[in-house]
Amino acid sequence: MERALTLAETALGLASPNPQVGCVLVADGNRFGEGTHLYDQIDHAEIVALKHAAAHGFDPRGSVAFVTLEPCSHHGRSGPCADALIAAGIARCVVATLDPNPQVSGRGAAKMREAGILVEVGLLEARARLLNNAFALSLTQARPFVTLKAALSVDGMLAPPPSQRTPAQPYWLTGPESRAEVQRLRHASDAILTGIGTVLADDPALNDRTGLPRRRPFLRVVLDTHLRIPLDSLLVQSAHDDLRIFCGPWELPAPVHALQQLGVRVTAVPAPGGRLDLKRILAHLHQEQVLSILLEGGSALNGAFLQEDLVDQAILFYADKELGPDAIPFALNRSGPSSLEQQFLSVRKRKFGPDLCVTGMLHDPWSSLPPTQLI
Ligand code: AOF
Ligand code: ZN
Repeated sequence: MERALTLAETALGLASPNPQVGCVLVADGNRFGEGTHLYDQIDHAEIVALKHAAAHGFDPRGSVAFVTLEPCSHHGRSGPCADALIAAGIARCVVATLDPNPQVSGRGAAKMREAGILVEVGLLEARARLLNNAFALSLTQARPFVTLKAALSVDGMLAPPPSQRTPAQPYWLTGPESRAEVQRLRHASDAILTGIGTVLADDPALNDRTGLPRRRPFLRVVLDTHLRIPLDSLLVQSAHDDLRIFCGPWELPAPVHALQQLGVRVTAVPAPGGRLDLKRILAHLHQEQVLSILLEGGSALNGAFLQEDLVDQAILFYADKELGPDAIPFALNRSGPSSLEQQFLSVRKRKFGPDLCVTGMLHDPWSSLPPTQLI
């Protein structure tokens, strides 16, 4: 299963909007077939592994299949993997976690059991679930999984007060190791979301600079209630069908045509009380098969997302610097990040260079699944 999980991990950026899945076939203690699901190749991991075995002349009959996600039972873009494993004569199937897809969940396992396969569920389940948090949440909540990322001072502030900032020189709170990790987080996300305040203050590029392959462009999303984004901003100038702006439902001002001509998609959403409807925005992105969003915004956006309980995970990078009480706070209209940390369901602490990184889950995307009876 460790090997199957490693295979699934290699599909980062290449499986969405499907889950990351790995499969290993074992007979007599030897691996003789392996597979990873890559969305563009259509075949699910089990089929890739069976084809791999066949290409090397191995007969899978009587072998054990280790799969990181329950084999499917439905006809989607490909046939049911449970049927394929039954037809191949697999004797035992070890599954890390059930499929959170309500149309599949439990049915793939049941189908194989009815056919006489010994099915065991729950091996390395936590690691397998971590890999597909976004897939699970988007299926059960019909919205993308939102990760709030923030670089903070030790006293929980986002940036120095505007009076102390020089626009020509970007201000870096955290070190290069943390910033490299943020690039990895971007690579692992379908989209990044920020507010117009951050665009006007920093003129950021908001791209995935890891150089690693991804099957879909990294979608850059800006919430810009009054469509103030400058046409000469780095974001607009670098747009190639990967920039999406949400604005209020007003009569769209003139720049909308110029933006559209530059390949920027502008979508108006309701703005009750002058604030964009975040749930509506997430619903739009969900419809476009965006599974995961990295929220890299300022105080206003952090506050708004937290207020509406739309943050599923927070990743807080603390630099060993103090900014003082006049600095820009972590989130408007709420107390500092330490109160957020108290709400975490689980916590992971890591060091990146001199910085401390605290990752916490605020929702469990898998909570709709029944408790697993571990083998
Ligand atoms: C598996 N093995 O490797 C994957 C599974 O549209 P399709 O046919 O690609 O089906 C997508 C669904 O299949 C997805 O929502 C999830 O329930 C399951 N993914 N299942 O047996 C795999 N990727
Ligand atoms: Zn399948």
